[in-house]
Amino acid sequence: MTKIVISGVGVFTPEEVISNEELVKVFNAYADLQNEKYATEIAKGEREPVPYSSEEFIFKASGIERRHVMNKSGILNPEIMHPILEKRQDSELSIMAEMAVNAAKKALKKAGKQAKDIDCVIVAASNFERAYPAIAIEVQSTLGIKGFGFDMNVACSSATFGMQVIADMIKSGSAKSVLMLNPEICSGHVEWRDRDCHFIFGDVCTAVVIEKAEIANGDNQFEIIATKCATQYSNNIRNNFGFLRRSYPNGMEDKRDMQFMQNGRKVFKEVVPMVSNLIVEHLKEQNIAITDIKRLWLHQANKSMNDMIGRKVLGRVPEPNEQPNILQEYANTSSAGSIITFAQYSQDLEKGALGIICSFGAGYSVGNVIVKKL
Ligand code: CO8
Repeated sequence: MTKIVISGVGVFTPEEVISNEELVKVFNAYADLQNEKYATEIAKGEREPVPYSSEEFIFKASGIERRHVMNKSGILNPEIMHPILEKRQDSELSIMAEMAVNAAKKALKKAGKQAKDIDCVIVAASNFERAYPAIAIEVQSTLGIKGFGFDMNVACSSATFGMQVIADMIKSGSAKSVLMLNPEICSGHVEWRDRDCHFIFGDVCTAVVIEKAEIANGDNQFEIIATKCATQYSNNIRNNFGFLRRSYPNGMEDKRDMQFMQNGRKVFKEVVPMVSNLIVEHLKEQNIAITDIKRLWLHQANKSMNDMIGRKVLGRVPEPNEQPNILQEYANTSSAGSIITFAQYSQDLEKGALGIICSFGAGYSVGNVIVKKL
């Protein structure tokens, strides 16, 4: 049977950081501006005032302390409240490709590989800055990789679904050595003017080299033992921005549904059992005892959610090193979250140790990858 390994992982982290304190300050300044602007309507009871956000709430509800972003000046201006990114010429490298190339170089170095060794590039992310040409093909061309590339989107589960696709491709022989990239500019599609979600997301890009074991030579390799994906339709996490927008009456107006929307509480309640059941089922199918799992690299959306999943899967409170989190530093970076955690907390495992990379999010979608340290 073809043995497939993760042979290198790289992370590009944007330099700019926004603390909860800065975020709350700008949100409350925005609330003041809105409440001043609509003072008459609010006084007449025709409009609700915008309530303040709070650092205590954010930390308690999510565990998030700060987030990295591609541009903070626009987000921290109460008159703007979104990132300001320069418009690039079509002849220039696009911003998602630039992030991906940066992370890719790190992953290739870790894997001990060069562009000529890779035969497929997949960009798996939760939003794309354009419809086409594929960002993956732009990255492929920039790095000088032969073969083929394509983009795919399964929201927060893009990376784990990507890993399943790649493992299947390598098994079937359509590729030998694949570079997967997860550039996430969540700051571009979160609504910074909505206190229910303004604290949730950050920007990052992860890169993973996955290949046939016999050609791999990275020094921190993990065999992909098995993958399992599941989806269940839900409108509880949704973004309606798309190419048909201008066809609708007033479709291009700045409306709330052009950005990320969610019913967080429902997502929490419905996704926790979906994820823990899938992990337990997958381990059963693979005849792997729960006690053999040494680490959970979970999707990074919410600390309590991860604590609950860890407890349900292991049947006890996980030790901090069994289920590490990075969301306090990065916030939710969609598909990249579990991969950042894997990149930061996988070196110390002993040979033969089993672990799980698991992501979950919009769709709903859950992707589970069981790996073994080599
Ligand atoms: N400050 C103060 N109070 C607040 C704030 C705030 N910032 N926000 C909300 N409140 C208030 C609410 O109004 C509410 O007040 P009241 O009780 O009077 O109605 C109260 O606090 C409690 O609010 P919630 O019920 O919303 O609070 P929760 O405890 O549920 O926490 C969370 C909210 C943190 C959002 C939580 O529900 C959560 O994390 N849920 C899981 C979400 C999740 O995992 N989603 C996955 C989505 S990510 C994904 O799939 C990727 C999509 C693609 C990427 C998109 C990139 C942008």
